[in-house]
Amino acid sequence: MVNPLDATDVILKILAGEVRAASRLIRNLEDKLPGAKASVMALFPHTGRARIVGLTGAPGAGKSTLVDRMISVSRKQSKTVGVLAVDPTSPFTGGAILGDRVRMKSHGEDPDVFVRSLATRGALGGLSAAVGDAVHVMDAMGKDLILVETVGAGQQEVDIINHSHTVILVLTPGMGDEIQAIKAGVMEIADIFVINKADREGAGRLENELTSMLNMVSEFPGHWRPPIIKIGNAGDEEAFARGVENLAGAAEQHFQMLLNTKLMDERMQRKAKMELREALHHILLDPVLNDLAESGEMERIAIRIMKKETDPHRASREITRKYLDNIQASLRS
Ligand SMILES: Nc1nc2c(ncn2[C@@H]2O[C@H](COP(=O)(O)OP(=O)(O)OP(=O)(O)O)[C@@H](O)[C@H]2O)c(=O)[nH]1
Ligand SMILES: [Mg+2]
Repeated sequence: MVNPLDATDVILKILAGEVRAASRLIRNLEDKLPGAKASVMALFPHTGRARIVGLTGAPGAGKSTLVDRMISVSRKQSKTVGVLAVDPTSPFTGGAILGDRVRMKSHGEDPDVFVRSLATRGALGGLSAAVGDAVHVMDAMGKDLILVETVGAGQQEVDIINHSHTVILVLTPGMGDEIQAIKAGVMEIADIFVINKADREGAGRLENELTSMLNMVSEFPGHWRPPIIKIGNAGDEEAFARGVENLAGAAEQHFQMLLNTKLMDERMQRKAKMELREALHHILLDPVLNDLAESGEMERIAIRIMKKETDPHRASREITRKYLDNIQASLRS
């Protein structure tokens, strides 16, 4: 059981922006340790100030390189930054592997830049919930800007990225899968398109394809037509810096648009609903599914269903009756 005095101490440290306390809480949340959620509950009233920007796109699209430069832009404006690098495909525990790949080394020494990685732990989901909580922790630390980087375009990634105010989809010419990624549902959630490595062949074609897709949309919420920002080779310092400035400017404009329309409320309500669903999952379903898996009961029931000795609905009812106690226990963590 967590000592309540310790818990208060942790909260105060995080509110004071202490990196070690925040790191430990984020790790505990990932590991689903008892007491971690209670700390988020205590921090929650101190959140809501940070601006949250999500970046998604195919592996190797250059997201981390962009994030690194976006950090530089913000630091020049004396803004503090939090970065969450999320890898939904990686089962590895610990951030070491991801950390190596995170190309934000130039800010390693800056105490006002806080970078963390999250990966899938265990068989069950909940990654998006861990992202939501980690964002709250960074927000409570007082970070002005929080950048969330995630790979891919599945439902889980959409959930992860929906923790943001502004969503940036990073595409590159000639990868062949851009349009597929868009079809998978990211098109709808992208507020800004980036054509990265735009000096490559095919950048023009990709831009045309995006433009004609956008041309088919009859009405954009808040009259926000997602801009297409072309960013040249990261090796060409000057051009790259200019591209990233444009991107940062577009993100700023998007945020202002949200504030000036009812879209901010809509978006924050959508986020709140998602977090509520995730929290309910954590309290109601996770304890049951964990226990069923660990006890081997899941397999036994599956075999019984297979043999027609029971059916999924009957089994679920029996399980629910039996597990109401476990759910009660999860309320205490
Ligand atoms: N030619 C070129 N290479 C780039 C550019 N930006 C990034 N790269 C390279 O592309 C590779 C991937 O860059 P990252 O920034 O790690 O890409 P990412 O999207 O974060 O990758 P994952 O996190 O693994 O999905 C690295 O080798 C970079 O050096 C660019 O503008 N032009
Ligand atoms: Mg990356």
